[in-house]
Parts: sequence; structure tokens; C-alpha cells
Amino acid sequence: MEFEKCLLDKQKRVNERLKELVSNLDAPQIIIDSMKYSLLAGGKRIRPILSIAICEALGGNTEEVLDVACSIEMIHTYSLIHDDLPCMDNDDYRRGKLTNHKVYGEAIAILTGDALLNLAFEILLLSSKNSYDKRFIDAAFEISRASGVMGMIAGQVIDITNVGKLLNENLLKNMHEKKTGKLIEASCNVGAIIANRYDALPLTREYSKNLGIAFQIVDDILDVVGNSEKLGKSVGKDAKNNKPTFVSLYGLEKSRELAKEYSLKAAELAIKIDNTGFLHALTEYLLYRES
Ligand code: GRG
Repeated sequence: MEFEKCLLDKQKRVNERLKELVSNLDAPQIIIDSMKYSLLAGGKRIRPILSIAICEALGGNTEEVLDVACSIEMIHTYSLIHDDLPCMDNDDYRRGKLTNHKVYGEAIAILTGDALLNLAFEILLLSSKNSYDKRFIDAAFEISRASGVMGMIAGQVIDITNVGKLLNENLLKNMHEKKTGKLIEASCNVGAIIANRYDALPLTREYSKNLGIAFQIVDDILDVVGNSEKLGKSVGKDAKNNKPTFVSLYGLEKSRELAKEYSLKAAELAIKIDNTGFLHALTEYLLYRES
């Protein structure tokens, strides 16, 4: 199947399942509406697609990985809602729409992030409980580590405590490896775990580390050169906020070279994981994306 069609198919599958997962919650209507507002707002779904693509490529079952993949998208969405709050990045737009707190207010936005984070783990634990299968416990551990204090949260702390400073290459890389990279790494690793291909973990780890850095550099570049209307987000915000980025450290030209370098390394590894070519094409697509 050609790449675009395959990508759209996977996005559709994830979107449909996410909708189901938030459709029967016994909770006040406002928090359900708010969760749906941000979760079903049309992100690229890169993280769950990585989990599904890698699981399938390694001989795993799509049905088995689908909820694990969706739980990662919930955690990603929670991080975006909290990141957009006035006490953090203070953003007005996300995924082409007003940010969650602009519509529902700060208190509900915080609770919506909390709700998505908890629901993600409820879903992960339900998969383990229903099957008594170690793979789901391992996947839940991988995801909790990646999103926790030694992962995404550490990255965010390094970020907000270094506003206005020019980080050296090592600290900048460390920040991004944790803030953006860890959840991308977990997304890839759970694909191997649910496929019961623990032997492939060294490969998925190496692939996702390179992909994560490339992804972040491209994000930094898009923050500077993107078209705000097209992207539906506050372009130039990181630069204006004096946030440490690859572009502020290296400039645009060198950042583009670096993104290509890391993406090429990831693409070489993608072929070893997935002989259908989808993961390789996805890696390239992420390098040349416009949002
Ligand atoms: C608040 C605990 C906490 C963490 C926030 C990940 C993060 C840490 C903040 C997100 C802010 C940001 C713009 C990071 C740069 C890279 C990134 C994660 C971009 C957004 O991910 P995409 O491009 O977004 O996959 P979509 O909307 O397509 O899902």
C-alpha cells in the first residue's frame, strides 16, 4: 500500500479508537467535553502510529497494540495542554484551535491534563489485567518511565528553568532527549514489546533516539520558519520567549543539516526494523513535514 494511504489508515484507526475510549466516561460533562476538545483536535498521531507500525513490522497484532498506542497519545495530549498553560508557555493556539485553557479556563485545563494522564494508565492496566500478560506490564512501565520525572517532566523542568540562557550542545540535547525524545522512544519500544520481540529493543531504542532528536530539531526550525496560519499554532513563540532551541544555538542552516543527519541515521535503522518500507517513509515524512 502506498505510504500516504497507509498513514491515513493508521491515523483513522487511532482517531476512531480514541473517540471510543472517551465516549462512555461517567464524569461531569464539562471535563468530558474538554478532554474531547483537545484529544480529538486532529494531531498527527505520530507516537501511536510508530507503536502500531513497529508492532506490525515485527509480526505483532494491531488489535493488541492499539490501546497501548492510544494511551501514549493521551499522555502526549495532556503534556500539550499543561505546556500551553499561562504558567508554562502561555500559548493561545494548539492544533489549529484555541488552547484548552482559553476555552475551558485554567482549572479545567489542569484537570483535563490530569484526567488524560490517569485514563491512559487505566487503559494500560486494564489491558494487563484482562490478559495477565507480562508484555502489557512491560509496556506500562516503559511509558510511565518515559513520561515521568526521569523523562518528559525532567525535560520540561530543564526547559523552563533555562529560559533566556544559551545551553551548550550537551544540555540542549539532554533537554530534548527527555522532553520530546523519551515518549517517542517509548512509543517505538512498546511496538517491539507488544509484538513479543524483545530481541528488537536495541534496534528500536537506537532508531527512536535518532528520530526523536531529528523530530525536535525540525520542530525548532518550524517554530522559526513556519506559517502560523497554516500550522495553527503560535509560530516564533519559542524564539520570542528566549527558549533554548537548536536554532538559537546553531542557526537555521546548521540545524537543517543536523536534522538531516539524525533523520538519515534513523532511516537506515528503520529498514532493519521494517522491511515493508513504511517506517523508512515515515521517518522521511517527519523530516520534511510542515507542521
Ligand atoms: C507539561 C509535563 C509537561 C510536559 C510538556 C512535550 C512537552 C513537555 C511539551 C510540548 C511542547 C512542545 C511544542 C514540544 C516540542 C515537540 C513537540 C512535543 C511537539 C508537539 O508534538 P507533535 O508535533 O504535535 O507530534 P501534534 O499536535 O501533531 O500531536
